[in-house]
Formats: sequence, structure tokens, C-alpha cells
Amino acid sequence: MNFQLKGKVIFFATGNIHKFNEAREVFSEYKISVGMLRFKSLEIQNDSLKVIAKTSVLDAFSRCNLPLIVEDAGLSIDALKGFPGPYSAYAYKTIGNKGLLKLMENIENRESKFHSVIAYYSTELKSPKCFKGEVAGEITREEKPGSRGSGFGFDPIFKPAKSNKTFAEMTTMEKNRLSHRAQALRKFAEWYRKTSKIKQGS
Ligand code: ITT
Repeated sequence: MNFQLKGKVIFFATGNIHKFNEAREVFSEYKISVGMLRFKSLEIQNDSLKVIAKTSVLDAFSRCNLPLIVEDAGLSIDALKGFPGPYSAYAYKTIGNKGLLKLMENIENRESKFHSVIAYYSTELKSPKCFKGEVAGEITREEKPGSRGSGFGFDPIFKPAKSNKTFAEMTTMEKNRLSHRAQALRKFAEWYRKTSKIKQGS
């Protein structure tokens, strides 16, 4: 079946509604419409977020044949030699924020980084195209969920270097000014806007 899509429309395959809402807000700045494909694509275990994202986007594409992105993100803590990094989803599911704070209990160096890789694929490409973003910050001493209970995952324990609030204490718009994901999404959106203009000959 062929779909006739009007305007600039892409899809985001993710099982995480928070990620999708962040993406929707960033893409609206670029007048790109995004639809959520709510499924978890294949997520292999690998040390590289880029390899994971590329494999995921090809898996997602094989299921729906639509132009789409996936995103893989991870939190690296300096004092834990980069852990959990590409194993962030597993660490979050198993020990969670409380477990990570416990591991960091007597550690003074709280420096950490969030990384994001967006992978895009459509029929016009030979292979997936990747875009990276990262934000430096620190792991707080306790969870700071914010009054509206916003944020997800490690948001309550991550405070970007340029802020006195954790990601969970921010609105989506505030988080999008600083976050790893928003940076990767903007790089993608700039590229996408440029390549679709070339295709349309404008
Ligand atoms: P997908 O379906 O898109 O894969 P996911 O929630 O599984 O969604 P990831 O595998 O990319 O996302 O994320 C790995 C873990 O890192 C996961 O437990 C997330 O909750 C957490 N995480 C990712 N981005 C985050 C962010 O911006 N703030 C807080 N935690 C984040």
C-alpha cells in the first residue's frame, strides 16, 4: 500500500512518549510534522550508540517502509568509567535512579554526560544517516523530580552544567534548550530541511 504524505512528514519509532513529545516540539520549530510509531524496534547490545541506532532504524524500516527516525540515548558517569552508557535502559530497569545514587554515595566527582544518536532512514538512502548530541552535567545527590512530576528516566538525577535545575524540574521547552536529544534532533532537522529543499529544486 502506498501512502500520499503531504508536507514534510516523518515518523519516530519509539516506545517512549516523553521522547516523542520532546521531538515534536523541536520539529515544530522547523515545520516538520512527526508521527509516533509506537513500537520498540530491535535494540542490540553494543558499546556504540550509533551502531545500536543504525540497527534499530533498519529494523523499524523493514516493518513499515516509512521514512523514519529512531533515537538511542545513554547516560555516562565519569566516576563509573562511563557506566551505564549504552546499557542505560538495563541499568534504569534494574537498579534505577536509587541504585545509581547508591553507587555514587561516597563519590565526590559527579560529572556525567547524556549522549543521543538519531538515526534516519528512507528508501532514498543507501544507509542510515546519524546525528549526535551530548550535554555535560552532574549527578545530583538526591532525586529531584520537580513539582509537576515531569521528566522520565534519569531526568530527576541529572542537572546540566548550565542550569540549577534537573531535567525533571524543567518544562519540555527548557529541557529542549539544553538536552542531548534536542541537539541531535536539530542537526537532523537542519539536514532534512536542506536535503528536501534540494529535492524540490527550491
Ligand atoms: P526507545 O523506545 O526510543 O528505545 P527508551 O526509553 O528505551 O525508548 P533509550 O533506550 O534510548 O530509550 O534510553 C536508555 C535509557 O536511558 C532509558 O532507561 C531512558 O529512560 C534513559 N534516558 C534516555 N534519554 C533520557 C533523557 O532525556 N532523560 C532521562 N533519561 C533518559
